[in-house]
Amino acid sequence: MKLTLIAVASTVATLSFSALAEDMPGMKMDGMEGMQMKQDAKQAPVATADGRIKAIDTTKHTVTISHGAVPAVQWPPMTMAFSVTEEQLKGLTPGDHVSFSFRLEDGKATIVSIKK
Ligand SMILES: [Cu+2]
Repeated sequence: MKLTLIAVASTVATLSFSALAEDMPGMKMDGMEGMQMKQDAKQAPVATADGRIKAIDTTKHTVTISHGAVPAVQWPPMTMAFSVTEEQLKGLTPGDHVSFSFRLEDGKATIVSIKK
């Protein structure tokens, strides 16, 4: 049973990766001047993960999260700090299990959304 689940999971992962790969040539074929400029202005992609809040620093505006693996940015599970706003932290406390999304730019991770 376990093996079947793993096989299904990796099939799903493979399918979504090939879907991504197929998007790339399509983008190039549509690549006109205007598209190129749009691409440059686009922000870094958003990745999602689950984890548990370890600490909140309201002075530095960071939330430290022990998170699971994030294949989108090739991260293993780890504990690290993310930039966050006070607004985003409302109702959250250390120990909470959270689902969150973040943007990774120049090695700095910034929370886009976070919820219990
Ligand atoms: Cu991390």
